[in-house]
Amino acid sequence: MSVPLPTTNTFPAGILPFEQRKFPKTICMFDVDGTLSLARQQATPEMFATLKKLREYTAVAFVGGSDLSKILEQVSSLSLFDYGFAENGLVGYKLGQQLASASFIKHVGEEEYKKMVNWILRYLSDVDIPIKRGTFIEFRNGMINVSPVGRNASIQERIDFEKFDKEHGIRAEMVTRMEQDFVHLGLTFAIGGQISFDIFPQGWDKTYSLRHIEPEGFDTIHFFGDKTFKGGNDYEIFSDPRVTGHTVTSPEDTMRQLDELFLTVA
Ligand code: M1P
Repeated sequence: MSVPLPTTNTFPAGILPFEQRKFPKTICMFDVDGTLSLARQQATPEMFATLKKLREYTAVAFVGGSDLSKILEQVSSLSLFDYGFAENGLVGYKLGQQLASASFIKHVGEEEYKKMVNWILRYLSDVDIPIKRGTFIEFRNGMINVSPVGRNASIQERIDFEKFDKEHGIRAEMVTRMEQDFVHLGLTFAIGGQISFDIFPQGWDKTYSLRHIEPEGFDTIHFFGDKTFKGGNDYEIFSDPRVTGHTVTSPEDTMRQLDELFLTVA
């Protein structure tokens, strides 16, 4: 699908236009959970200060798998970023203005989607895990998100499920089964967070966000993420030939690497 040129180049008061930044042709893109903040938690004041400073050096973007409302709970506001990409970039903003998006349901079709929902609900009714909460399927613009424990799990329940899942491979097994049964739909199943996995058409991974920044002509694109291993939801963009990828181990590590790369050297 083609994405039109961004509609705006109006920088808010106090924000330098790209050409006046120290590295005018460079953009830094950040995964959210585990990179800018802990999973589903708010980024720290130190992180916000680091991003504010970085914006004097490069263009700055987030590219998360979650939907926009959840990401904004973590990063506070779109205004801290030049670009904001939710759902891998299927929902995108430049300088606060929305860019073109693509729709999962239009791509897959109502009939196939209904079969998939029925399959998931049947499968989950047979899965035996210590607790179940609510919202097992979240329908989003560019993907669906499936959680065996349910998206209403509390922070502690998330941590407990993640540990249980590491031992019992609940998500991995479900993904393997779905890959077999829905092979005809050409979908990707990505385990990106603690309690769920995302399902989206092949190619609608985080590299999708790159088409939004293409018109700007950046010559250096840095990406920072914690799930950069094969199968992680940062893998495709991290290993894309257009991108210089950086693996981080925590938000603190992100800030340390930014200091080394930009903030203490230039
Ligand atoms: O880190 C990205 C993931 O964050 C959430 O995952 P979970 O709720 O399992 O921790 C989800 O929003 C998921 O879509 C996203 O990829």
